[in-house]
Amino acid sequence: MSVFKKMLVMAIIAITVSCQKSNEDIIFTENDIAVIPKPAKLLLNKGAFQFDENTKFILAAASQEELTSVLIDKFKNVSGWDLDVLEQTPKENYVQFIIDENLDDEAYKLNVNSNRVLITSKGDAGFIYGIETLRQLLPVAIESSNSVSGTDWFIPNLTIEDQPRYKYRGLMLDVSRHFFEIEYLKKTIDRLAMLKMNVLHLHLVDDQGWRIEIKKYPKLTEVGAWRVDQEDKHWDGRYTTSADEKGTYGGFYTQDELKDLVAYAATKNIEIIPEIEMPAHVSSAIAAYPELSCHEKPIGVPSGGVWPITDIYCAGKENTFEFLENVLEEVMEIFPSKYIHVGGDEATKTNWKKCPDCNKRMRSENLENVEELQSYFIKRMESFINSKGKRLIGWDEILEGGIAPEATVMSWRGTKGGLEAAKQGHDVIMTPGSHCYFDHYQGPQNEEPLAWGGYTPLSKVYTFDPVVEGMTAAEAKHVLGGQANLWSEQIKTTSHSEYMIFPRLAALSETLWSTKESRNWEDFSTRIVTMFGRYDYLNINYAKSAYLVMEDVKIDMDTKKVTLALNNEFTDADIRYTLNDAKLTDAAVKYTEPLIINESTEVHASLFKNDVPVGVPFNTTIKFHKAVGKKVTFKEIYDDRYQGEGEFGMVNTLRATKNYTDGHWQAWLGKDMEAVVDLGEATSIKEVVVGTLENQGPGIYFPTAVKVSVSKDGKNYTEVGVEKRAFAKNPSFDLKEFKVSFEEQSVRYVKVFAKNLSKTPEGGKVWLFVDEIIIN
Ligand code: TNX
Repeated sequence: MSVFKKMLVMAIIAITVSCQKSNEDIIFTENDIAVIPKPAKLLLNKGAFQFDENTKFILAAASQEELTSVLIDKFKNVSGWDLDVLEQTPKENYVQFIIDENLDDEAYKLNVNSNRVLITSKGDAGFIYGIETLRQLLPVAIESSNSVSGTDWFIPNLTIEDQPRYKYRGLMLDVSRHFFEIEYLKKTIDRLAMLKMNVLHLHLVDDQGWRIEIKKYPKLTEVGAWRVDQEDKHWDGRYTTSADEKGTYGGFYTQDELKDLVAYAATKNIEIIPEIEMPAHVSSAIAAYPELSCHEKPIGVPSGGVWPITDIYCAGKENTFEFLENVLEEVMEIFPSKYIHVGGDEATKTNWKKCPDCNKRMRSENLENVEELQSYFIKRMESFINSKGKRLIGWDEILEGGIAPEATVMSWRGTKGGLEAAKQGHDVIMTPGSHCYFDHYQGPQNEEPLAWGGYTPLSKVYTFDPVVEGMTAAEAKHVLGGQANLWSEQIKTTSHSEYMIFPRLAALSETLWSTKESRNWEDFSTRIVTMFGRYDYLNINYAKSAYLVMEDVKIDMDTKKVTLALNNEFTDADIRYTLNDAKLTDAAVKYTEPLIINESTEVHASLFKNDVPVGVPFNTTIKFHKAVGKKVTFKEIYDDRYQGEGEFGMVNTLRATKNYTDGHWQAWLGKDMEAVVDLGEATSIKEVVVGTLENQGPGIYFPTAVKVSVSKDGKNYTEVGVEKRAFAKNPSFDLKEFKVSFEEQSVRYVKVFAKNLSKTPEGGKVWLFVDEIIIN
C-alpha cells in the first residue's frame, strides 16, 4: 500500500471515528503526483481539497463556462453530481478562475488549499491548462464513464506555477494515406489537451487521397478522395491503378465539418494547421484535374506507395497557381490559424526538366535549375499567403534552391534543415524522424503491429530536444517547438493510430512543455504508469511496448559462450525469468545480471508489477547446434549493407528479428546464396535449418527453394534434400525457417543453396535475407 493510501485509510478511519471531515490530516507525497507534462514549479503542502456535490465553479468571464465542462462532465459521470457555476464566490468549496494580465499567454498558477482552488491566468489557455492539471491531480477513476463508488475526490494542497518551455507543441495526423473520421479527430483533440499540446496539424492532401472539400473544384473530392480498394495488400505491393477504375475507398471532410472541428479545438486551446501539399504528393489532385500536371495525362488515384513522385504540379503554367490560390482562399476561410503548411517535400522534378512550360518559366525568371524552380513555386505561394496575413510552413526541402523570405521550416530529415534555417534567421519546428516519427516501431519488431520501419521507443522520444547542440542563443530563439508526425501508410484503424500515438505523445509533451532541468526518465516512467490507468478508463488503445523485455545477446566465439542481457525501458524494471520447461510464474528468478549460456536453452521472461507478469512474455531459444563457430565460405559474399555479425554471422546462435536492419541479417541482392559450412571433422548430422525473412515492401522475399548437399571431402557433394516455397503476395513481415531432414550420416561439409526469387512482380531486384544455418 502506498504511503498515500495508508494515510488516506487512516484519515478515513479518523473521519469515521470523529464523524467530522478533516482534510488537513491527509498527506500526499511527491510520489502521489503524476501530472504529465511535469509542472515547472510545484510546492506540496499538507492537507487536501475534496470535491463533493457542493463544489462550485466561479468564472472570470461568462464565456468560460465551456472550459469547466471537462471536469463538470467527469464528476457527472463518476458521481452523478451536477456541479454549479456561480457568479458570486461562496465562503468555501469552490474552484475559481482569476485573471492576471501580467502572466504569459500560456502560463497559469494553481493554488489549492483545503477550502478552495484558485486558477490564475491571463486568459483561457491558462485556465484550460489549470483544469487539465486538476484533472490529473484527481484519482485516475475520474476518467471513468461509469459511476464510481468508494473513491473520495481529494487533490493535494499545493501551489503550482507553470508554463510551457516551447510555444509550439504539435501532433500531425496524416488523414490522406488512410482516412479518419471527424469523431476520431475530436477525441484526439481531447487527448492533446490533456497533455497541454496546442497544435493539431492535419495532412489533408497526399497522393493517395484529397481530404478537404473545395467548393470551386468539386472533383478534388469526387475523384481525388477515392481510390481503388487494395487494402488487403502491402502498401508498397499495390498495383498502379488507371484513371478509369472507380475508387471506392477513402473519404473527405466537408467545410462545415472542418469549421466545427476548428471551433471545438479552440475550446481546448488547440490550433489546427492545415497542410495542402505542393508541388508533389498531389497525385490525387492530378487525378481529378490532369491539366495541373506537366503531361496533362489522366492518372488514377494511387492505392498505395508512389516512388519516386514525378506526377507533380506543373510550375510553368499559370493555371496551377490560379488553382492553388483559389484552393488556399477556401482553406483560409475554414482555418483561422496563423500558419498554412504547403508541404514542399519529396518532389522528383524529372517532368519539370522536360516540360516546355517549366523551361519557359525558368528562362523568364532566370532560374538556373529545377531546384530554383521549386523555390520560385514556394516563394510565389508564400507571397500569396502573406498577402492574406498568414505565414507559410514547409518541410525542410523548401530550403533547397533558396528559402522563401518569411517561411517557417519543419525539419524532418533530422535536425540539420532546422539548424540551417535557424542560421538563416527563419523560425523552425523540429520533427526529426529519429524522435518524432510515430510511424516507427516502439518495441521489439517481432511483437509489434506492422510499422513503417525505424525504432523510436518511449524512452527515446523522452530524450527529444528541439534545440540542438551547437545552436547559438539567437538561433535557439527561432526554434518554436516540436511535433510528432503520424504518417498513416500502415495505419488503417483508429485503434492502431492510438497505439502509435500513446504513450509516446505523453513523453513528447513533457519534452516540449517541462523545463529541461526537470527531465528525469525514472520519474517519468513512474508517472506514465498512472497515465496508463487514465488511458485504460478512456479506452485508449495505448501501446504497452514499454513493458516488453528486450534482449541484448552476444557470443564469444573463442569460448562459445552466449551472454544474454535482458532489459526494459523502465529503470526500476522487475524482470523475472525461467529456463526451458519451467513455467513463468511469480516464482521465477529475478533477473539481476546477464545470463551466460553454453548449451541449448529456452529463456522465458516477463516484466512483473506487484508480482504479476505484465506485457507480452519474452521467449527466446539459444540453440547450440553443430555448426556453431564453424567456418563458413560463400560462393559470393553477402552485400556490404547487410553483413550480420560478419564471419560467424550464420553460425553464432544469434537470431534475427523481423526488423531487417537489426544487424543480424546477411543479405544478397539479386543473387542466390551458396554457403559451405566446414564442420572441421566428420560429424553425424540429420537436419539443416535456414532462417529467412520476407518483407516485400522493401523487396525482401523468401527464397523459392533451399537445397542441402553434403560431402566428406569438400569436392564431391550429394544432395540430401530441398524445401521449396512458391512465391505468394504477402502484405506482412514474416520469418520462415526452411528445414531439410535426411537420413543421419557422417559428413564434414554442408552446402546450403538458397534460390533468390530474382525479380519482384514489378521487375525489380530481390533481396534474399538469411540469419542462421542450423545444423543438427
Ligand atoms: C516521408 S516526412 C514523408 C512522408 C511519408 C513518411 C513516412 C515527409 C515530409 N514526407 O510522405 O509518409 O516519410 O515515414
